[in-house]
Amino acid sequence: MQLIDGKATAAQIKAEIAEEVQQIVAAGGKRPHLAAILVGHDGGSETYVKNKVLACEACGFKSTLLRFEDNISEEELLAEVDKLNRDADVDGFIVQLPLPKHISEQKVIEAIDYRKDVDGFHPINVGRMAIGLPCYISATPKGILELLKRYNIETSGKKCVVLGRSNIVGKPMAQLMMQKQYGDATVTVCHSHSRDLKKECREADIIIAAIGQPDFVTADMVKEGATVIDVGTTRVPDASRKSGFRLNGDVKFDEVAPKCAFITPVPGGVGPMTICMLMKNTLSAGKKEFYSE
Ligand code: L34
Repeated sequence: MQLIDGKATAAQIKAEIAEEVQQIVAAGGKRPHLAAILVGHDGGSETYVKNKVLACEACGFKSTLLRFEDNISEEELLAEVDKLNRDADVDGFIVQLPLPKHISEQKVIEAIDYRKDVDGFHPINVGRMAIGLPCYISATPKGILELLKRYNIETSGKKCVVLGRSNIVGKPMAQLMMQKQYGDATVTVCHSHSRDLKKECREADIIIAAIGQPDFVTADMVKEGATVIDVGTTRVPDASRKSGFRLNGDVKFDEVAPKCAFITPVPGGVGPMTICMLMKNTLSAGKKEFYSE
């Protein structure tokens, strides 16, 4: 069994990005600038956004964090999005999800200028991704592809089961694993209403678990020699920790790991790669790589 070290891989990629930024700036180019909107005080979101700001520093980017209380109205938030759309210094920005219930996430996503949508959540980027055109690809699936590539894990022609069908992970992941230029795999998407989900998993060469249910994937669902990618990061109460919680993946790691050829840990697997791919997308935004106007 080989552990896939997302943290180390992300550190290496951030160093590569920092190197390129240094060259861009030395040649008189613009330092990439990422802005992030954070609404409210969700513990997970606070941590992820803080890590995104730190990653910007590591990459040599400029970053701006805009914080709002969770009583901000939808209209006010849309006005903030519009300001960032029109701010010529901001190359790309994100609105950290989830948002409070009174705000439509879809409306906010669609208000973001797709040319600055470094999350790759806007329908134009999702659509371009689906037909293999240049665009911002959502960070978690992009990070998983990068891990598979850097660990030389064969995907072409393999059976891949994606657990979960969310817009930000499951759906784009399945699309990318299917496409010839990325995974080139045979893809099955399973979800809460799938019949025989266990059987589907047992036949998979690669399982990508993104359902947000701690310890969902158990040893009896995994084929000997499979690769298991764990996207889950659920905060589970844990009195033995100083913080009062621990991060739990979607995979029952201790019993699944011995059967795997490769497996990602939680934490230190997919999470750091998500942040790192946001940095890659921001670098692309700074370079106007996908959209020139
Ligand atoms: N707009 N909303 C927007 N963009 C995103 O890309 C996200 N996501 C998801 C939630 N909402 C979003 C993230 O940033 C999930 N996500 C994310 C990012 C980073 C990590 C986990 C989820 C991460 O760094 N996880 C660390 C542990 C961090 C901790 O200590 O809690 C890990 O090692 O898994």
